[in-house]
Order: sequence, then C-alpha cells, then structure tokens
Amino acid sequence: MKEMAFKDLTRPVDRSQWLKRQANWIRLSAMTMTNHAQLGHTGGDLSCADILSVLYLGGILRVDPSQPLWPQRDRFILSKGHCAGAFYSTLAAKGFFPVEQLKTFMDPLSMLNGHPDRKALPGVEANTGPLGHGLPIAVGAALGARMRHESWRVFVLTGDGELQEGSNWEAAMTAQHYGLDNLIVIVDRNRLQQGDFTENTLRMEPLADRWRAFGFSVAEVDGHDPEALLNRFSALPIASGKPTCLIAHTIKGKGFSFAENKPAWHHGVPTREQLVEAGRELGVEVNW
Ligand SMILES: Cc1ncc(C[n+]2csc(CCOP(=O)(O)OP(=O)(O)O)c2C)c(N)n1
Ligand SMILES: [Mg+2]
Repeated sequence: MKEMAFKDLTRPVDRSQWLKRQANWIRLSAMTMTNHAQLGHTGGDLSCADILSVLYLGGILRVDPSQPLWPQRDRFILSKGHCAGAFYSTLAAKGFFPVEQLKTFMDPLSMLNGHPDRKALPGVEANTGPLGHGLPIAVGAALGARMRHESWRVFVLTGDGELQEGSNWEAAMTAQHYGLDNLIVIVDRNRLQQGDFTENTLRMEPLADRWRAFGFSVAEVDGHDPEALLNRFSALPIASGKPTCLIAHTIKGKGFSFAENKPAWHHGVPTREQLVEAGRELGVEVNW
C-alpha cells in the first residue's frame, strides 16, 4: 500500500470510512488522469470506485502485488474497460506499480493505455474495451479453474449498458450449464450508458430476474456502501453450484456533484478548476 497517496490517513478511521476514503482517492486520481490525457470516462470511473476499493483494498480479492502472476490468485476482469482510470488507480494503490506512473496515462509508450492491456501492466488479467467480452473470458477462466480443481475465483465487473451485448448472455448460459459457482459477476448498475439512460435506450429491467432466469443466484447491493459490499463479497458464492450476480446500484459520476447522473459526463473531461472543486467535495488530495 502506498500510504503516502492518502494524505489524511494519519487520523484513525474505521474500516468503512477508510475504504470510502480510498475510493474517493481513486475517484480524484482517475479524474486527474483524465485531465492529464484530456480523454477518459469520468462518469463510469466514479460509479465503480467503491466496488474496486472494497475488492482490492478491502482484502476481498486474493491477489499479491509482489507476484502478479501467482497461480492461485483470484482473477479480476474489468469488462467495462473504458474505466481504466479508476482501475489503474486501484492497482497502483494496491501496490502493483508505483503511484507516480499514473501521471503517464495515455502518453505515448506509457503502460497505461486508454483501455487495459494485460501484457503492458501487472495486475491486468484481460484486455478489455470492446464491451461484451469480459464475461465470456471470465467464464472460460472459471471453467479452467474448475477443470483443474483449483480454488481461485473469477470476478468480473460489467457496465449495465454493456449487458445489451448478446455475448454476455451466451456466456451466462455457459456459466449456468457448468454450475460455475467460482464466477462472480458484478453489474455497475448506474442506469446510464453512453448518451442516455439505459431504460431510454434499450430497457434492462427486470434485470435481476433476467439473471435468475439464466441460472444465477442474484443479490442487489448499494454499490457505494463499503460495509454492504464487504458483507456481500465475504459471503460468496450465494448458492453452491450456481454462478453469482451482484447488482450494485450506483450513481454515474458519484462524488462530484457536477457529474452525478449527467449523461454528458460519460466522456466528460474535468478542467483544473473542477479538479480542485472535486478534491474539496471528495475530501482527498492527489499528490503524485
Ligand atoms: C462493442 C462496443 N461498442 C461501443 C463501445 C463504445 N462505448 C464505450 S463505453 C460505452 C457505454 C457503456 O455503458 P455502460 O456499460 O453502462 O458503462 P458505464 O455506465 O459504467 O460507463 C460505449 C457504448 C465499446 N467500447 N464497445
Ligand atoms: Mg452504465
């Protein structure tokens, strides 16, 4: 852990507050990266920050930054690969690479491409960006673990708009067929996709029932409540012999009032002034 990144952590805080603060640091870090590159996906970075914080920094994922390819590690796949800014910030906070590298986001020859590249960056398990591919890869990995009698698990984080890609549902059928209870799908249910709300574009509801119909055990959780997320992630699988789907209810742009629930902030690039304002709202500083 690069504690130096979290300037105000000298004060004692409880576990939930600490994870929330880490998530807010991930948020401001991702926004700073987007400002640097003048490109990025602010809204989706902000909606998934608490989920990433709890998975990585809350100790849910069994991963070891000093051995990124440790065979027994849990696999995490960011299927919504456009939210690389939040993902990279999380990996750096966990210690997979120096926090200072975040300032190279999208520079020529940087390891930090606009979308994750498993050959470029330690901690990345799959190349993502084209939506609808993370779950099929995750199902293959989970099946591989099962066939080798390995105990590691596969977590995959998808967008909600992303679920309009049919490939997800082919993969879901396969997960059911093989009873992959080592597979955990987390849906970032922020109700927005590119340009509009999901329900105006292509209706997603009844989303939980759809996953159930495809053979998953489903739970819904407040995707901004670290304690609720920790409790859910600590009790997996929900049912033995069935894959799990956790629908995490989130707000796109969460934490920066300018951006919350605003379709334009899918791609929005914060100005320097907005970064200062966001830091004030989030109560953190980025000092890399
Ligand atoms: C196959 C494919 N089509 C289109 C895009 C362009 N695109 C990038 S993000 C995005 C919207 C994704 O919405 P959602 O899955 O809800 O993600 P989030 O709200 O978390 O940003 C789109 C259409 C893409 N990356 N891949
Ligand atoms: Mg969305």
